[in-house]
Amino acid sequence: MRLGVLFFVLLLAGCTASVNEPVISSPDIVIESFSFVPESLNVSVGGSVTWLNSDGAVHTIVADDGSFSSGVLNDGDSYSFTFNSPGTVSYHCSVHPSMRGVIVVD
Ligand SMILES: [Cu+2]
Repeated sequence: MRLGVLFFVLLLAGCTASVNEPVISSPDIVIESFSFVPESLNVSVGGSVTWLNSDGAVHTIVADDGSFSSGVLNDGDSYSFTFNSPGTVSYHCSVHPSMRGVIVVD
């Protein structure tokens, strides 16, 4: 009985501790199963987009026009880019060129 209470207190302490950890903003695009989800995303001018690699493989995020490049992202790594001019930006993964996505900035 006493042990059960102790476990309960430890559980509560664990929950409280996790609340105090820095908040990671939720990603706009998740990389999973060798694809960008969603594949197409609209963002306002000046808006930023965060990608999270949630795949068991290494990926990159590279704009077709060379305007941004994430470098190598391991599982759990994220990358953000701010889009300051309107237009449609296609991007791909340089490791897996068949992985493609589009950001529409307007
Ligand atoms: Cu890839």
